[in-house]
Amino acid sequence: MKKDLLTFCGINDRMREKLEPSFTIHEMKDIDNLDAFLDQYGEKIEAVATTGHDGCPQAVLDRLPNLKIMSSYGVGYDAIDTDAAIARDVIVTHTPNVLNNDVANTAIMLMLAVSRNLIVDDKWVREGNWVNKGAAPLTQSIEGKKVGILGMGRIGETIAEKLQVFNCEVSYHSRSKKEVAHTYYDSLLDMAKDVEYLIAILPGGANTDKIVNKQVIEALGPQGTFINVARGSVVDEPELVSALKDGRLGAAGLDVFVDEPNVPTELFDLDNVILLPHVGSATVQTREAMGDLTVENIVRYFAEGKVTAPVWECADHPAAQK
Ligand code: 8YV
Repeated sequence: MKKDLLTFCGINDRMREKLEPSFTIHEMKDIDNLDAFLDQYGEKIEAVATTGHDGCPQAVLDRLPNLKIMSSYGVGYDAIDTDAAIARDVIVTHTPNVLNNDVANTAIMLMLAVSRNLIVDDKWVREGNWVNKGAAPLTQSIEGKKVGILGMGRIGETIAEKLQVFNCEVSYHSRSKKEVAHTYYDSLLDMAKDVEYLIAILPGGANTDKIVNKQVIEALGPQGTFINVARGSVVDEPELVSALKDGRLGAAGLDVFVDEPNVPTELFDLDNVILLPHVGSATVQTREAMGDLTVENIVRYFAEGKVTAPVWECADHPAAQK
C-alpha cells in the first residue's frame, strides 16, 4: 500500500521517480481548497516534504494526526517548529553536507565579486567606459585579508578551508569554541573590530535574530565588507542598508534577505553591494544531491525505520539512532 506524502517544496523528476513507487504525492501547489483536502486526506498523510522556509503551518500539522516524518529540502530549517514535531513524535530531517561546497563557493564568489568590483567593471566595458574613459579604477585584493566567519558549522569550516588558498587570516565567532585551528572570538563585536570581511553562515531563527546589529556593522566599518549566505534575519537589515548608503560600512555581498523575494529597493542603486536571489546552493549538482537526500530520508524511514540526516533536536528519536 502506498503511503500519502504532502509536499510544500517543489519535487523534481528525479525525486518523483524515486518516490512514486511507494508514495502517493500530494503537492501543495495543486491543492485549491486546503480545508477540503485535509478533510479528505489529513488522516492518511504520513510524510511531509518541505523546505526550511516553508515549514509546515501548525494549522496543517494539527490536521495530520498520522504524520511520522517531515523531510526538509535544505540545511536550514528555521521555519520548522521542531518542538511541535517532537511533541508529536514526528522526526524532522534535512540535507546537511551536500551543499557545503556550493554555499562556501558562493560566499567566496561574493567576496571576490565585491572586492574586485565585478559588476561595476562589467558595466565599465558594456557602457563603453573602457574606450571613452580608459582603465577602470583599481580594486581591492582579498589576498591575505582578515576574515571573520560568524558560525563555524560544516559550511563555515568549508569556507575557512577554501580561504586558505587566498592566504586569508581566518577567525570565527560561534556560541562555543570548536575543534578547529582558527582563532576563536567569544565576542562577535570584538571580531568585527579586527576583521576586514565578516561572513555570516549561521542558522536563522530566534537565537540569532539581528545578531549582526548596528554596533557590529559599525565595528566592521567603512573599510569592511559584510557577506551574508546565512539568513536575512541574522542582520538588522534597515541598519545594514543605511550603513551601506552613508559609508559607515564599506561594502556587502548578500545572498539572503529578511523578506525574500523582496529586497530593500534602496540597495538597487548602490555600487558597493552585490545582490543575489538566495542561490547559495542553487546549482544543478547540489540541488540534485539535496533532492536525493530529502527523498532518502523519507524512503529509509518507511523501509528501515531509520533516517540518514535527522536534525540535532531529534537526536533522541528512535529513527535517528544508528
Ligand atoms: C534553500 C538554504 O533551502 O539549505 C538552506 O538552508 O538556504 C537553501 O539551500 C533552498 O532554497 C531550498 O529551499
